Amino acid sequence: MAANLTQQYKKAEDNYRRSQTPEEELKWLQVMLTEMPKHKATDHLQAKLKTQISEKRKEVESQKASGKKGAGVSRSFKIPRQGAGTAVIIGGPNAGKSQLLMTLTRATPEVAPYPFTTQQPQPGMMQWEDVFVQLIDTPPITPDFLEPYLLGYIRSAELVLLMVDLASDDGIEQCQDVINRLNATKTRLATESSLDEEDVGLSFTKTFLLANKIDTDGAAERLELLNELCKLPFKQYLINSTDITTLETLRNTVYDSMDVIRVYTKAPSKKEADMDKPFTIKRGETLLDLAELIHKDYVKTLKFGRIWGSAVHDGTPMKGDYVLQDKDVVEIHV
Ligand SMILES: Nc1nc2c(ncn2[C@@H]2O[C@H](COP(=O)(O)OP(=O)(O)OP(=O)(O)O)[C@@H](O)[C@H]2O)c(=O)[nH]1
Ligand SMILES: [Mg+2]
Repeated sequence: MAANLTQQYKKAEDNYRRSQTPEEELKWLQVMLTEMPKHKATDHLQAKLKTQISEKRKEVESQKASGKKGAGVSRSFKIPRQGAGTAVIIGGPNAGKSQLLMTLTRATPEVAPYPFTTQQPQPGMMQWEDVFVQLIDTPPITPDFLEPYLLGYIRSAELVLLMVDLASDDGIEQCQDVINRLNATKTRLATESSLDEEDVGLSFTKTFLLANKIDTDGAAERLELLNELCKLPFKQYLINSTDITTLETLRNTVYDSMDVIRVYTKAPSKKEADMDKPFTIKRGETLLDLAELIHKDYVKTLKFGRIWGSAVHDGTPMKGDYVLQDKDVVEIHV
């Protein structure tokens, strides 16, 4: 029997996946339970969710308790989501994570030829045509060192960029260490993002493998060795993070992975649309979803939208269920 999960449930699940703190996770798990249709086919899922909620509650409470006692500084850097989506850059020490952020964005992280330079995450905005994707540079992950907040970033990101240092003989092992370290948690790397249907805590985030420093001596041999030894399933890019010309294909696929389209809005009273600032919405979303994004009351008051775009004749009035296309111009009527 199918569980027939509702749109609201799926939205809550989506928000759960995007949560960056245990408190947020707890909140969305509770919403998921409320929104879950209660019938035989969901008994199992309900029970799992309840266990998950009680575990998460304990985690939140124990964090609060240790915070009150001042036992250890629990570091958490909440980075608000911005732009069309988020890609988080991870890897072993000295792999070139900060260099990549520096070359692709206007951010100015510290870049240095020794490990453990980066101690705090730093975001930057990567431009793609007229939109931006948020990139987050992070401290290195090693067998003994994994900032817990990184798991939240990885879960909530659309994409992980896993960097390998091809300039060092330790690069391959350091990359495998990152994967092993994450495999010991419920936050895993995969070729596509998904949530495990059986275990609600288990999440997989789409990952690209960035074989970095391809310009250095011995890089080609190390790359061959990496592919022989690790057989990683991720899509692979050979890059030199100091040279932007090697990053253009990556820039395009990072944007594609956000799985969004752009729409431009036009006020009914104006002749021209606002072409400077597109809205980005998930591919497959409708006119009604856009209306809600612009103003939450519009969900109830939307009458129709006039569309100028590739799928319809210019200015055609469409109902809320119209699936928006990339570069549509939309005039909302409420
Ligand atoms: N030749 C070459 N050098 C690179 C490349 N990418 C990064 N580097 C250099 O490698 C060194 C380490 O780069 P970072 O970006 O600081 O490395 P990181 O991964 O942020 O290091 P941590 O913050 O310590 O984890 C710096 O000297 C960079 O300039 C590359 O593709 N080619
Ligand atoms: Mg760094």
